[in-house]
Amino acid sequence: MNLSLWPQAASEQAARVDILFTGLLVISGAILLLVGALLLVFCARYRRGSAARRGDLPEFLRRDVEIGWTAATLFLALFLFWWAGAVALRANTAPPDALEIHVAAKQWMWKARHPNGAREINGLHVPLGEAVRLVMTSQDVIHSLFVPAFRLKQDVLPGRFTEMWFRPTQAGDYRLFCAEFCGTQHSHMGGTVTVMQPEDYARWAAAQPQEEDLPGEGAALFTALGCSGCHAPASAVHAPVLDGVYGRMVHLADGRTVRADQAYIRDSILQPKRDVVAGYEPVMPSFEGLVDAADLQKLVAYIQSLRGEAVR
Ligand code: HEC
Ligand SMILES: [Cu+2]
Repeated sequence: MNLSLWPQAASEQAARVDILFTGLLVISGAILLLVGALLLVFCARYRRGSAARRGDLPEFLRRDVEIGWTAATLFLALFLFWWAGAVALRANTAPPDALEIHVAAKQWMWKARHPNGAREINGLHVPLGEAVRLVMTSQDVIHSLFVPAFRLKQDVLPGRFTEMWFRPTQAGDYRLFCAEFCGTQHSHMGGTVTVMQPEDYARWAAAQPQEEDLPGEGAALFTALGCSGCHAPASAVHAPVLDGVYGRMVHLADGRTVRADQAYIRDSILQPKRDVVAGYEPVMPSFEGLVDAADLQKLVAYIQSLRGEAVR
């Protein structure tokens, strides 16, 4: 019988989390043993009627030992904080060359969309050994993507994009769950992560029904929603040209300077009054309620894709 108390570990992050967990277990176990042993020794030594000395402690025991163990505990706690913090931070910052997969959650399914336009539902095919970054949003309520074999869990929120990344280290099928109670069918909201050899992944992705890519659909929306009426270089309205804005530092009217990342572009569309670009009037209307999460993803992808060529 194969009684396994330890979940499968199939990513770099999983290995780091497991070492951290084992480390914490060993340290807590050692402290437990030490305290337990001292308890027994003192029980025996100072039992009623024993001849052990019960007078005042010597001076060094009263001061130096007290300072010593307090400092040691403090440094141990700081070390654990640093260690666990480093593991958690690493799970937050994806390498720049990571494969970007968009995930949209809704009651009660996970929809994924690969860079080449391939789509899948309740499945996630990823290449072995490559960094994969998930950019996630919800189309209704709060969900949470949980892949135990990767030791990763991240909330997925409506109106916001959250991310997580991983590098799979073992081919195979792993379960994925929704870890946030999201309605009556919550317990059925799951699927499978399939880690495959990179060649197999490329073949799989190419074999999926192809659709227009995100930036292409975003470009169509950009015209349909009237964005181009203001943002095209030839427009009569004084609005910033969005060419090359992604990743650039933007000066705002209130003196702040922020980087135009995905979150900034999203906020510019939903809450244009919040970050007004220096030198422009705050005339851009909010598109809150007019664009849903999927449209917003397409618009952001389109603006991201504008690198140096003129806006069409
Ligand atoms: C009525 C004209 C108008 C329309 C329509 C409009 N915008 Fe804007 N937009 C502006 C102006 C003016 C600014 C600069 C002031 C500000 O930041 O609010 C701006 C700023 C922005 C920025 C920040 C640019 C930067 O350089 O940091 C983004 C991104 C953006 N708009 C995207 C869009 C998208 C996407 C749409 C369509 C869904 C859209 N805009 C529709 C006028 C418009
Ligand atoms: Cu859910």
